[in-house]
Amino acid sequence: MIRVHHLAQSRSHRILWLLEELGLDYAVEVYDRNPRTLLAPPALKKLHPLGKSPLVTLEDGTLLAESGAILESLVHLHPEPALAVEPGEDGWRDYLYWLHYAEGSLMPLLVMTLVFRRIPKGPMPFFIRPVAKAISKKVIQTYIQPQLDDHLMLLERWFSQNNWCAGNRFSAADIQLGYPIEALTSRSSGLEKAPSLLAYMERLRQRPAYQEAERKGGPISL
Ligand SMILES: N[C@@H](CCC(=O)N[C@@H](CS)C(=O)NCC(=O)O)C(=O)O
Repeated sequence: MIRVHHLAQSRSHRILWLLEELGLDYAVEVYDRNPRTLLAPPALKKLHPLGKSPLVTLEDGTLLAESGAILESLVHLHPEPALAVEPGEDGWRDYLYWLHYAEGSLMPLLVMTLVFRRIPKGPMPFFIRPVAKAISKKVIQTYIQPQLDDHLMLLERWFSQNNWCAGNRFSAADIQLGYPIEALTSRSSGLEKAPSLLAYMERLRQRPAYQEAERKGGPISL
């Protein structure tokens, strides 16, 4: 049976969601984050040198890492229902774009935001904390937020004209993009300017497979 090494509140929700969409049997091994650092436990490093989640062990013992690569492997190993958009099909380039955009462009900014928000909360001499707070705020304001605003506009523009990432149908690209969209829409201000993006997120959340994945792996709650 396929085994998902699932870190609580993490990108591995994507894998559970995909497996639910594909209607496959699988086992979930849940790993809890360190409550202080929120990092993954050392047990994941025994499986893969980076110690990140998601990781998947296939029936033949092959270990898969990197959420986008895991999604791509699984949709090709299990071509029904068709969750890949294939070369030659309408929307193939859009499929590739959004599949890679999610981890390549959007996630790094969201992780940076998280890190800079956390810096002033870390252990430090009390007189340094206001300085750390000011620097973090400045980095977010001047470097990260303007870029996130551009991303919000890009996404809003796309989803005001398209219901899904590619090919006018639900695909693995929507699963890959859903996670950073959850993070973006749960943390951003100015969302009143992105009604189509919010409607898209709601379409994703309403999918029974999305909900079943949360039931099995716990809430995403970023
Ligand atoms: N690009 C990788 C990122 C993997 C990653 O950073 N996973 C996070 C979970 S969302 C993690 O394991 N964090 C815990 C840690 O860094 O210790 C992917 O998409 O699989």
